[in-house]
Amino acid sequence: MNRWSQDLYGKEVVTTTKEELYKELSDAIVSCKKDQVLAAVEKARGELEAPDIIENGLAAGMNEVGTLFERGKLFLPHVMMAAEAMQAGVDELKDDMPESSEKAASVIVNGTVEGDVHDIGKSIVSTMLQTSGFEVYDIGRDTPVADFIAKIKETDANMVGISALMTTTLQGQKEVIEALEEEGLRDKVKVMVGGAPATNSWAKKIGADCYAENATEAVNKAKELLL
Ligand code: HCB
Repeated sequence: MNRWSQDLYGKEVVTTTKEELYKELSDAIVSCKKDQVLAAVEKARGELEAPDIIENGLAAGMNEVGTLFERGKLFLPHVMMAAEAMQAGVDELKDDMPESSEKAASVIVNGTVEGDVHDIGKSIVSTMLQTSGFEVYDIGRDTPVADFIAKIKETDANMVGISALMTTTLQGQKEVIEALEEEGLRDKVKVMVGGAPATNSWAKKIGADCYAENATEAVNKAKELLL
């Protein structure tokens, strides 16, 4: 509900609560319309921090799209349009990300496992780790295990972030950990796993160092493990 208040000069202005802004952002994603998403982002950016807009507004909308897709209320072309609109919203906010003044010495390789094309969440995580001062190498989506290992060796990385969005590709996270062990790199490289089907207990089961539910948590866990 919009509220009316008066500004310094007694002029009436409309104010919107945080929850209303989150809902407008989420509804814009569900509409699958890029223009609507960009308008909602423009309205929210004066009131909310960029990570808040992404996590609590846009990502919440994407989750709703997933639920509607599951229930047969939206179809794949809608999901693709919503994903494009989400990407446009995130791109718009890139320059607003709070930059950390301290440069972390740690290097993080971040990618989505082979067979999985979902990369929106992984890319948000990369951006937020980068703006938090980490040196990040985003190796994209549908990434073979060998490419994870090659990039970790090439960059002398201290951590790897492994994203998987489908139950059918979750196993790929375990395969990267096994390859790290085979290469004798496991003691040197911390492992973070993420993505909707991953959980804390899955992370423990496969021997990862942590699970991150969202990008804010990914930054906090990386700081805990590396700094
Ligand atoms: Co896609 N898809 N999809 N999809 N998709 C899911 C994932 C389902 C759950 C939808 C459903 O059925 N309910 C489902 C998977 C079911 C399962 O588990 N088996 C599914 C399916 C089945 C498919 C296809 C097979 C559909 C088809 O072709 N019939 C196909 C996959 C093809 C393939 O990969 N080989 C497919 C395709 C697509 C697109 C292309 C249309 C599009 C992806 C576009 C893109 O990423 N460039 C898409 C999308 C958008 C989704 C949903 C709706 C949203 C995903 C998303 O972007 N969420 C998703 C439903 C859902 O997840 N609820 C659905 C928003 C982001 C911000 O959240 O969870 O990705 P996130 O990331 C978070 C968090 O997990 C964490 O932080 C991020 C930021 O907060 N995190 C990390 C993520 N990675 C991390 C890494 C770290 O190191 C640390 C934290």
